[in-house]
Amino acid sequence: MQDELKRYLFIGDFDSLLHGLFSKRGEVIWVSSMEEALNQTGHFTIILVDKNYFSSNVSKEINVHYPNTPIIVSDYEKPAEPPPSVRFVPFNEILLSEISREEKLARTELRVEELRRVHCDAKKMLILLHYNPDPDAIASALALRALLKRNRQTAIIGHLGEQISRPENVAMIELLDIDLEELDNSDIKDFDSIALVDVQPSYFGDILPEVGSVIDHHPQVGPNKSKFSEIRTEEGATSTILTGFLRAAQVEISERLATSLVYGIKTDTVSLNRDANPDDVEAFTFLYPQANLGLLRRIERAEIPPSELKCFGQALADHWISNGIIFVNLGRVKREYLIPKMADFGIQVKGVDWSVAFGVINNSYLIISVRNVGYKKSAGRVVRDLFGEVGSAGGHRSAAKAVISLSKVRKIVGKGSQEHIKKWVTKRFGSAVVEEAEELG
Ligand SMILES: [Mn+2]
Repeated sequence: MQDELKRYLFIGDFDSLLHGLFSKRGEVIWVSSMEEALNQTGHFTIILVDKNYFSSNVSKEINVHYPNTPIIVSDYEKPAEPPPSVRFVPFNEILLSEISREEKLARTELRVEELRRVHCDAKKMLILLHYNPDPDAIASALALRALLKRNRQTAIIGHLGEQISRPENVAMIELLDIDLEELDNSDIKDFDSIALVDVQPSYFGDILPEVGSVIDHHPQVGPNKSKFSEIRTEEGATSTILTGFLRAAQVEISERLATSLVYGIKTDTVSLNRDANPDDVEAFTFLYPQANLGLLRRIERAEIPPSELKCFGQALADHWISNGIIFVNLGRVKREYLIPKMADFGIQVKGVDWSVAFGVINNSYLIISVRNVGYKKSAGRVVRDLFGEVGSAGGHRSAAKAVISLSKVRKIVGKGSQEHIKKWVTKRFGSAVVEEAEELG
């Protein structure tokens, strides 16, 4: 649908700033008498009347001459019985909110320029994601590439982890034809500039050289000496930050990119429920009409391979509930995504406040995935308190994860047997929940 040309009729004295704002949206005709106003031809989108020119007679005359046209009167005290289709608006307020909106866009545009300068000289740059790239990370990388006006050859999107296994993520990559490269530490030297999205330099220890830019929504952890850094913890997704950048810089957003970003925001905020703020909702609303909803449904419906169903069945057989916590032990698992999937499933059990699923990957790491009902103590904080000292641990308010090396686990619990791990995890969480109950007291 093509936008109809907008035409505005201004009658009387108005701030030239207001005139400027409207002329960005369409044609403005500005007259200084009612006679001139009634001499115009054609339709108007809105007629704006200065308060000194307004009376109920004037509104009748305008109505006759320009039927079905809304009238806005500036700063006029609203009469007891306002005529239909006339609105009385304090213009200084409109101006203020417009100005702050424009100011925000202008500031963001300047940030985009800074970001572009950081990477402009690179022949081949790397957009690096965390070890288990999720839709938010992948979509953010695509958005950054579009923002920097680069392509598959000049900006490689990569990660240093294992092959992607979570079915939704595999489907996203396949259906949206996303080129995500599995890299080794030794490949990093081949790039002349590095950008991180949805992750921060300290996550990688000391394997990275100087980082050009960081865009993320996780709390800042460790030092960050990158040239450009945009860390906004109030946002539910990194995709939201990048959508803001794309909009401010007026970069055209393709259907593929819009679909990715919508999916990124959706998964990181669990459909705008978890840790979402008005920016996430606004970005989502802006992108949604441009996304391919059919593809989105296919991505979200991605099936679990039948071979992995068995693993779920065995895991569920090994569950126990105590103090409102459901525990599921998955034992040794081939694919890490099965653990968070199981935690998601567990929190749906009636009467449960917390869901804890854990398993051992590659015979080398214990992964613990935690969910809570959302109004309890922050899952991220609980997991950090419990496991921050022995492994990497953290997350959001209602979802969190800990990764602990098996050798460390053996040191703590004496042995690495399933029974020992089960006892240890149960005891740790049990005490955390008791403390929580005391706090809420
Ligand atoms: Mn994210």
